[in-house]
Amino acid sequence: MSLYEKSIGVVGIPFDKGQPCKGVNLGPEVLRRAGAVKIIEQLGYDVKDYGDIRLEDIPNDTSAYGVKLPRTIGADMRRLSETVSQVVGNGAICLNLGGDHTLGIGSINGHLQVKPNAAVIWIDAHADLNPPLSSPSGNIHGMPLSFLVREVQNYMPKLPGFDWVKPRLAAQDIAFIGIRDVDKAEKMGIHQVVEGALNAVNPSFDIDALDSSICPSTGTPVSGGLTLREGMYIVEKIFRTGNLSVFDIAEVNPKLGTPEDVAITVNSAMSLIGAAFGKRTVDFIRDDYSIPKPN
Ligand SMILES: [Mn+2]
Repeated sequence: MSLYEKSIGVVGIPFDKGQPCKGVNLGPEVLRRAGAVKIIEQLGYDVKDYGDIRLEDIPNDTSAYGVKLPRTIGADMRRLSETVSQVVGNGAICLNLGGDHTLGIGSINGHLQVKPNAAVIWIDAHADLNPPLSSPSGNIHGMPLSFLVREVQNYMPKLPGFDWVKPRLAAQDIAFIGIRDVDKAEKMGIHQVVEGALNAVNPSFDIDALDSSICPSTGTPVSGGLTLREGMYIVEKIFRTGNLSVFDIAEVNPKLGTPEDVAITVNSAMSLIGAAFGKRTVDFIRDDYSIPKPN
């Protein structure tokens, strides 16, 4: 079955509690307004928009192990996990519009619950693998993978609100792309990483994997990142495996920077969403540019 015959469930996660910058909760709204749903409908998919997940506000939610609002965040991610399980369980591809990258906890847990062999491709300037006790900031958007990766569990405290998360992901089933100061993954090259993932694939794309010049409106921009072309190439390669199962786009913050910065960042995010679902913007790569010989 062609991927285009699949249906897509769109889920908004207006979530900002994993980091200190206000405005990232507006990510789903700004991406929808820019046409995130329309762009995939125009590709011919049957799209169902599940709306935004309902977020909790648990009173007296005191910090634990340096993590702020653990019970609230745990409840929010649990709801996202259940929604992603429902979408994938119905046979659809799930498109998650964040929100800060904490959403990886709910997205990947829910995905792996239905497809235990799914591989994760973490596309990010940061590894987001800090266990709570080794995080200097206590911002949980730098920790999502620590909840999910089996090999890290000896370092994980029992955080209130997170007893439902199961570390279902083996370290060998995750690939990192775009991380600036860990160069092993970059040395692997994107070909190998993407083609190695044979089952369901879950690209979790933090917009800050891109160079800060093309995603200025994000909480922790880093220079020296992927070009837009490289970012699109990665998600196109994943699309062409035919195994795209869940796609996360995170950390677009329309409250940061000038209106032009926001427009540049949203444009980058939209380009990635389109490419991830098969919008053929790079067909020219396969065109023959050799110069015809004169007769
Ligand atoms: Mn991230």
